Amino acid sequence: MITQTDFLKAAFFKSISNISQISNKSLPEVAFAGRSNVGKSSLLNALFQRKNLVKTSSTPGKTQLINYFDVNNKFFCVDLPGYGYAKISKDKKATWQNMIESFLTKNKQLKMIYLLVDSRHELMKSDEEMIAWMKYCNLNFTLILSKIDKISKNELAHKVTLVKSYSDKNTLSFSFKNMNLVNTLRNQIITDLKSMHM
Ligand SMILES: Nc1nc2c(ncn2[C@@H]2O[C@H](COP(=O)(O)OP(=O)(O)OP(=O)(O)O)[C@@H](O)[C@H]2O)c(=O)[nH]1
Ligand SMILES: [Mg+2]
Repeated sequence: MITQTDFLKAAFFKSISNISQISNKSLPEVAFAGRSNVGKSSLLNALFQRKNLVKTSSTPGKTQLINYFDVNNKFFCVDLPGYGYAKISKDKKATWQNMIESFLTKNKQLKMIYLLVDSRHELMKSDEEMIAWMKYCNLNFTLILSKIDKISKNELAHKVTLVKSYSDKNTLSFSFKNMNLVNTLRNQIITDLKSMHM
């Protein structure tokens, strides 16, 4: 059984740049995807209640490898490099995209993709493409509106409605400043892993 306190015992496991290096431990995995700078790495630090276990930055493009975090030997949280970052070469962008797409489609241990979208903006074209692609590939995903401490309650209500038009599934809201939301997300991950028979 996975509990809230397991998240507090998370540790860095490994970084990979190629699908052939995915974990051979038979633990379930959940992955965090989304545009550069949307707050994926910060969200993981909040889940783990650690300040700097996962490297974050105010400049986009911080996470460049697929980073595995071992959650008390029960499952892995995987931090993915962000997409939609303009300031990298076309070659590198294509390599990242390949790396992310093959990770998400070929990884049998992967139970859920949490796709973060910035609550301050409309969905970007790259977000829409990502959602369409995940649907096309029949992948399990959940949308998370990030950084909601930066918007008003009214704006949030509007964004929740907007995001619902892209996915009929439950949408989550998140801010690393709100412990209730951190707890809710932990519980959601626990429920998602349970419902995938793990
Ligand atoms: N106010 C606020 N700022 C946040 C929140 N989450 C992240 N940030 C800030 O947003 C910036 C980017 O956060 P990261 O967690 O590094 O974003 P990322 O999605 O991992 O970015 P890449 O690794 O480049 O893909 C940092 O300056 C964070 O402090 C949040 O919930 N609220
Ligand atoms: Mg990151």
